[in-house]
Amino acid sequence: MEEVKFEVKNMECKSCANAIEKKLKSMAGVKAVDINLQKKMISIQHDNPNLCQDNFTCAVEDMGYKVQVV
Ligand SMILES: [Cu+2]
Repeated sequence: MEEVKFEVKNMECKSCANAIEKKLKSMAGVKAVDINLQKKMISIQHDNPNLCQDNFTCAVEDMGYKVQVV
């Protein structure tokens, strides 16, 4: 299992978090998505060897969010 973590700068509310969670969970091989709205941190567990951090950050950026890799 791989873990990917990054910060989403402008994730401000529960509905942002829900939309991002839904998007990430729709990606192949994603097992769990943990979102900390206070810290604006996202943690993803996946077992898809074809996905790297960029695939996840790009998916979130495509939704209009600003991602910061920490
Ligand atoms: Cu929001």
